[in-house]
This record gives sequence, structure tokens and C-alpha cells, in this order.
Amino acid sequence: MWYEVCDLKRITDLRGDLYVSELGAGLPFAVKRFYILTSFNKQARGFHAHKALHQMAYCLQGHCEFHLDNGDQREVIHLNAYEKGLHIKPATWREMHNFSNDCIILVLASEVYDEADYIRSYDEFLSWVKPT
Ligand code: T46
Repeated sequence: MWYEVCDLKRITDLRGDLYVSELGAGLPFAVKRFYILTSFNKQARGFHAHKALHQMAYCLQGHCEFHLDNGDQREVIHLNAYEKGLHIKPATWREMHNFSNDCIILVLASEVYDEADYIRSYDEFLSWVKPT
């Protein structure tokens, strides 16, 4: 699958719930960076692809939509539960839309920040994933 939705494991006891994911069990890559997106002002974000980066996005609060495109197929994934992580793989165009006012998104990344890994033009993305 060119993207995946991965469930966190829930461990419940009398004190409440603990959700966990670890390398090889729900977390498909070692994490070198994380960032948080919040305080949205109705403007969509993203509009780029990555050449090599893997990311897991968790909507910790509220809801939002990830629009993913691999050059052949488009999918809209509704993230509205913090126990669901969206694995966005390399060579995937992503856009984020329709954030709720209270939305908080946590993103885990496989690499440190590198602007050279971004493809920020959709035409360039199509030429990169589907060379003629
Ligand atoms: C992605 C989606 C889901 C940094 O300096 N370090 C960082 O680690 C990141 C993520 C961003 N930045 C800078 C680069 C820009 O000047 O922060 C500014 C905003 O970044 P950007 O316009 O890329 O933000 P989004 O929300 O469009 O995209 C972000 C990630 O950049 C991207 O990798 O997949 O979230």
C-alpha cells in the first residue's frame, strides 16, 4: 500500500489508557525529528512531496483531512482519532485541509529537516514519479 493507517496499541488499567507504538510494532521507521502543527487559520497546508522522508501523522485533538496523491491515485484520509497514525511514504504528494479549530497534529519524521528533500511543484512531482 502506498500509504498506511497504523493503530497505536492500547494498554488499559485502572489508571486509564496508555497508547504505544514502537519500532517494528506500529512504527515503521526510527524517528529523528518531530513537529506539531496547530493554531490553524482555515488555510490548507502541505502541497509538496518528499523524495526520501517517511512520516507518521497523528491527530491528537480535533480532526483534519490529509489528501494524498501518488501520481496515479488520490485518497482523502480523515484523521479524527489520536490512536490512528497515518504513514506518509516518500513520493507522495500531500495536502492538509479542513482543520477543526482545536486541531493538533503531531508528525514523526524519519530524517532531520532538509529542504532539498521537498518537491514543492506538482508538475515537478509528476515528472519525478512518472518519468517519460
Ligand atoms: C509535511 C507536512 C505534513 C523547519 O524549519 N523545520 C521543520 O522540521 C519543518 C517541518 C518546517 N520547517 C520550516 C520550513 C518552513 O519555513 O517551517 C516552515 C513551514 O513549513 P512547511 O511550509 O513545509 O509546512 P507544511 O505544514 O506545509 O508541511 C509540513 C512539513 O514541512 C512537511 O514535511 O509533510 O507538514
